[in-house]
Amino acid sequence: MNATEARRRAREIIAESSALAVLTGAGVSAESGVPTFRGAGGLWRGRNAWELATPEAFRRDPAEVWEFYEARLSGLRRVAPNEGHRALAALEATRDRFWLLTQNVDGLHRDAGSRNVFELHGTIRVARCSDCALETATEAALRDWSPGGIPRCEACLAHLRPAVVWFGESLPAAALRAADEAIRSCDTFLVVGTSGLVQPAASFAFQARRRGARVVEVNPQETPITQVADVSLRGPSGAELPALLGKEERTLLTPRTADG
Ligand code: BJW
Ligand code: ZN
Repeated sequence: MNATEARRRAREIIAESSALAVLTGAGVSAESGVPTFRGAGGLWRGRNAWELATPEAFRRDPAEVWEFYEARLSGLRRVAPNEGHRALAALEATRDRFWLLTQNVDGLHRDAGSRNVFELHGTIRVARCSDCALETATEAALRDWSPGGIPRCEACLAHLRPAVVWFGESLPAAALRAADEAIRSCDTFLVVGTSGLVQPAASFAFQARRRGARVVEVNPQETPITQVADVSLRGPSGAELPALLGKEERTLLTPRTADG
């Protein structure tokens, strides 16, 4: 299937869908300037980002892990949702049954106006006490922070940690329930910008496919999910998702005004 055929087929599948589940990963935020994990920008001070996303790293050196998260949070202050995030929000507005399952912790889907969003790996915008589990806005927790410091819980003075899901930790129960419902109920499963290497999210498309859903992938690179995809769109999501929605074609087909 060439790129034009793939786009046409993907548009047909999305247009026919009445229960659409979407899974996103770091790639959907790449065009906003947020580094992906396994791409070139995924290094932080020469370390792989995912090596810092573990409970062991936090036990060993909580101050270093907080420096990593503070740097990412600072980066997020300077970015905004891109056309890909916005296309998904627009798509949701045309459907009654829509789930957006995201592995991203950056909050950009909500900023773009998506509503039925489930954050499988938590959120960087919240910090949680590692002892009493009290939650605080990360911005507030880091107000008097400086490099080398570890923010502490107001209630019990134990270390705060980012409210994200690290390797070996369970995903939030509510997000897992939503994913389960989406996989069981959807007729189409759209996967955007994920390497498909991190479980359990990596298996969602396979499960949906086994239950009869169509699978559409948007990713410039081939991934393990490609093998179950009915169609793979090999481009950046900031261009492919608006095209999937027909924006491009509508622009082409809209009659020009008298002076245009
Ligand atoms: C573009 C683009 C553009 C570029 N447009 N696309 C079964 C088998 C083996 C292991 C396990 C298993 N079940 C569980 C595990 C263990 C583990 C796991 O999966 N390990 C594997 C690595 C082997 N999973 C867990 O531990 C999970 N917990 C769990 O399952 O609990 C129960 C359990 C525990 C232990 C054993 C068994 C059961 C928790 C996983 C938590 C992941 N956490 C992180 C950090 C979050 C916090 C933070 O952000 O700091 O989540 S790691 C990191 O990877 C982050 C991401 O959400 C996640 C996925 O990455 P993603 O989004 O796919 O990004 P990249 O960078 O990998 O890919 C980007 C893609 O975009 C690429 O494909 C590009 O081509 C593409 N792209 N530009 C579109 N413009
Ligand atoms: Zn506490």
